[in-house]
Amino acid sequence: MNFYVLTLFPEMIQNAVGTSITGRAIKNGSIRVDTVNIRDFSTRKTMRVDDYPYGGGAGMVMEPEPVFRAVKSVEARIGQKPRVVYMTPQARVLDQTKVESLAQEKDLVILCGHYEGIDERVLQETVTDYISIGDYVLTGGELGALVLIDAVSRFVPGVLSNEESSQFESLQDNLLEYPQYTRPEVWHEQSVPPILLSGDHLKIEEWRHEESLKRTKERRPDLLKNSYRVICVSYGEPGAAENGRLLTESVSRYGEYMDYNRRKLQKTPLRMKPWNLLLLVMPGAGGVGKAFPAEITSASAGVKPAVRYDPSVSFAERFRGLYGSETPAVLVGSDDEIEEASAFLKNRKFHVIARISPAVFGGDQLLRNAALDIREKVLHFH
Ligand code: 4GX
Repeated sequence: MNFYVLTLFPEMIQNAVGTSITGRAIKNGSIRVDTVNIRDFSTRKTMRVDDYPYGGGAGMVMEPEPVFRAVKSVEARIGQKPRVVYMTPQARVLDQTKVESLAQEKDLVILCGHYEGIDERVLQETVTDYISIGDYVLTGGELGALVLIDAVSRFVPGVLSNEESSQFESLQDNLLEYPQYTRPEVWHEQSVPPILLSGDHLKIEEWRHEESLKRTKERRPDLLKNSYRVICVSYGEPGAAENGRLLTESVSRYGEYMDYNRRKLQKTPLRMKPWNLLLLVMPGAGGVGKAFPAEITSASAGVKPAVRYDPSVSFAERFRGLYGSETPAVLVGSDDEIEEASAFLKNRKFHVIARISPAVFGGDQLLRNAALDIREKVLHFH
């Protein structure tokens, strides 16, 4: 991925990105960070790029023309119109979903303002995204640009090693990370929680989810309103369940799985909450791309063995116990299946926020984009 930082202080950017993980990523070619000095595009012999604000008031404003030319110089270089981000406190605060969405770009221009900001007209003409890194005032956009580059780079292939991988990062679920422990087992009379020594990975995962929820309630209750529990409901051949798992895992670390091939589940009322997300995976979702035989499905799921699919059970019969309460739902399956499910779920107080074609199971990139799309839609819905 290529970052182009438009700034009056290019050395501030280059010094910082040359260090640590971004430095390694530049060296191995995963990312490039080019700086463009806005001063090089000054229209005056003094090389100044600022002027007094119309209407009076304190400080100076950056002129539109040098900024415009700096943006155009990048467009000319890459031969297309990239997204242009302006760092400003007058914007929504950056979050992990936005970071991940920006990481999908090939080129990203980041515009850093100084003084009292930049002439509004050039912003209107060139900026596609306004981003703040927090509700405080910096002396310029550079530290914001560095924060953005650092966070976005973590999602660029080749930047993190497998060990450092960001696939399961807590903020993906709008939850804080659970507490971590390393040796020694007892330190200052405090033991490591025994469950972490048990070797029972399902139990450990459950414990970590609980700790994450507890910690978020205590320290960042504001995050919980954007947090939801993904419940993956699937039926059909084992490939459908397996694909459901793949999609669920890319949406949330802590998904719950329900196999509606089971008669018992069909009979049990399931009342979903507004903070649940129903991911309904139907038979048409299997058999494309990665579909695994039954033995692998049950083993990797770490739960009871798969139950045979009975296609003679009607949709309404299968889901007679399923109720929402303004619950968002994502449907995966063939067009016909999605059509039928959609009508049914609307009557059961679900809101269909996305319809996913089985083609997304054709590759990692497609799957990640679908997951990102779902997470953005859920945030919007809430
Ligand atoms: N998150 N700054 C932008 C120039 C400015 C002044 C007034 C608009 C209006 C910041 C932040 C930030 C300082 C960058 C002021 N722009 N950037 N600069 N918070 O504080 O991103």
